[in-house]
Amino acid sequence: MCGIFAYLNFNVSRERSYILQLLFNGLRRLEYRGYDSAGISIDFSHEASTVPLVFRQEGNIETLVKSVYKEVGATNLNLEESFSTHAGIAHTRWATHGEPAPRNSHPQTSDLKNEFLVVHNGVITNYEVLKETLVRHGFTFESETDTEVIPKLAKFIFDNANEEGDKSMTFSQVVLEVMRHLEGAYALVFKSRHYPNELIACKRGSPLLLGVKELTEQTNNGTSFNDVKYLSSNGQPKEFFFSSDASALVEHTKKVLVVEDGEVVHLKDGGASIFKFNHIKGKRGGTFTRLPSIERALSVLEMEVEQINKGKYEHYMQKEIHEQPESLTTSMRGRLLRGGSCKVKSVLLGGLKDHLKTIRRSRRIVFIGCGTSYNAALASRPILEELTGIPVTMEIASDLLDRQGPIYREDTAIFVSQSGETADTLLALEYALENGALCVGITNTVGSAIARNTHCGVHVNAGCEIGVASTKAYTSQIVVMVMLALAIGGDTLSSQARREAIIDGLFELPSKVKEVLKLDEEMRDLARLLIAEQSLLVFGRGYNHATALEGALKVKEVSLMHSEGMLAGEMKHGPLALVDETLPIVVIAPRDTCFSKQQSVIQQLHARKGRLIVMCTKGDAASVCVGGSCRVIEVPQVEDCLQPVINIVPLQLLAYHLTVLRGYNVDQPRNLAKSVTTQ
Ligand code: UD2
Ligand code: GLU
Ligand code: MG
Repeated sequence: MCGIFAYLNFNVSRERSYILQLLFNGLRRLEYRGYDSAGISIDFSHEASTVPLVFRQEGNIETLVKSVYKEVGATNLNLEESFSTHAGIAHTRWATHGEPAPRNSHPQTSDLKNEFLVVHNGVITNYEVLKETLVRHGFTFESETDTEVIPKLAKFIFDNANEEGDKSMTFSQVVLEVMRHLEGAYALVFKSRHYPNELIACKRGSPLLLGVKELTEQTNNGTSFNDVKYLSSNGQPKEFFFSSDASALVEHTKKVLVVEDGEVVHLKDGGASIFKFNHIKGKRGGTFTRLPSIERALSVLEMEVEQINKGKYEHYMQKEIHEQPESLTTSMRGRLLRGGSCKVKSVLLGGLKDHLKTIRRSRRIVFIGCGTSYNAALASRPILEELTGIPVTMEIASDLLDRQGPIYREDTAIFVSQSGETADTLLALEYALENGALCVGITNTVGSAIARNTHCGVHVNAGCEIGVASTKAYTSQIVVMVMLALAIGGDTLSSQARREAIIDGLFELPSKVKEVLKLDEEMRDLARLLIAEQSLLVFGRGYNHATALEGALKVKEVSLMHSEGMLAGEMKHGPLALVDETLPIVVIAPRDTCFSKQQSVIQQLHARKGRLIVMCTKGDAASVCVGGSCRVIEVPQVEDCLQPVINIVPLQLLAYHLTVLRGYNVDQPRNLAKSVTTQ
């Protein structure tokens, strides 16, 4: 949720219209994360000085774009004016403090002259005390945001230093001093009229990337590049980008620096200096300690522009559902070993191999996640228990924190998160680290906070997921966790045959997913039938308890239809009371060890004239519908522990079609954000 994008061109002439378009496009790339308002700041040259202009709007990016051009027209701001160096910033806001409104949108400002401007992702937890202090010093606030204290604090620090005669304070010193006062989580980009053509970014807790593009790099064949050259001010024409999300950078450059917590990145004169924030450093005897800048290496983004385009599909969710055969293949690539020199089939997870012994010795494995990631862990729990013999417990991150539930040194805590930035999961990780557990991450985002802060882990490698409702990341997470179970249980001789059967199943899984995707039309017909329903129940058990929860979650999050996933074993303890001739109920009943129990559930529902839609193994249609009529969804059979990967696909398709038919936004469902970075 929320997004930062900033663009600084150095020594290369760019027209105002170009800069505006580039900033707007950056925001469009961040759109999928969810937001409620947006804003930008660009420069205006006035009597030989540069004055930052601010545009902010509630609502979507196109509203902002329209309002900017309208204002440009009214104020005869020249769109063709070009700048050889220019610093622009942009933001999509997800309101946490104060309603969505232009005054609360970012950039937030220090004063009417925009001496300091800030775009912010995250929450400042001590803003009230800071605000009180600043009000006492004569500042007046115009927004209800926590963010507004930041630019005002910058101005306060700058003004004080100037009054004391220190006119040499650099932009980074101002920001380092601001950081000293801030508590909470943030990624920030600063712009100031006192430091024209410079930008500063810093972060603690929220993600931020710097992208660098050197414009005379034709000679570079992409095999290697010199980081120092890229970051130093060598006078070469360059473009710099800050973004909270790689998807806004990849079309410009793949050379990035993942900004770390406590780092301050200062763009000036065509170079990027990086400082490390240090609590002790700061103002001493009227002058500011000059901190030495640190050296950091750039990394290369492993993302392709195609990944962030819709291709032949109408929506990202649709594209991501249909690309599951490929995303699953990528998740398994290089990790399954069979044939050739390897006589036995086995799994190799590079990130875990040095930790398997410790995990095997742990007293318990605790899965920790939220939403879809929690469901993926739930789907993998039975096989993890079966192959390892270690008790596996499930924790919703926020609930673990609410209870301060016991976590011990002897525990292995596994954190599951697509973005790797989920606020609740991150806080639970901090908590588990404090308690001494071995912390393992399962994330889809290399360089994310969870990937960095866990002791070890596995990258899901499902590729960039843009639809807010997770689809391909869910199935890849399950596959990764099944591989995790195979790796941990890999030393037990008695289960060798079982493990090999699962490995064979994994190899075949992508083609089976291709097969189940052929149900697309059928699911659209079913969606037509259900379009006007108020509610949908989904019953599952065993491996497919998770399928019921996840299927219902998909339906509710995008199609805005009430839907509940339930454990079929609990039916008689309450939900049965809801059953009548009108309420549609999906029962998941594949051929596995729970099959006969599910058959009996179906009979009991028939006895109450329930309106049933049964998902069963191909060829089972006749046998599952004894005792009444029902609609059937037949799916290909795979190894029991992999069946959740197959079974969720028709429900993803159902949720997708229901949403389109009901006329709602599939990729950005009401009130939801892609990665939930606030508590
Ligand atoms: C690594 C490379 C991959 C390829 C492969 C060749 C990366 C990111 N991956 O993949 O590109 O070269 O080796 O064998 O460079 N980790 C965590 N927490 C998490 C996720 C990962 O600590 O939540 C650690 C993990 O323990 C490992 C590293 O990050 O040290 C990379 O994990 P991976 O799953 O990408 O590793 P691997 O061997 O599949
Ligand atoms: N807490 C800030 C606000 O409410 C920033 C929210 C965001 O991350 O977009 O304005
Ligand atoms: Mg989610």
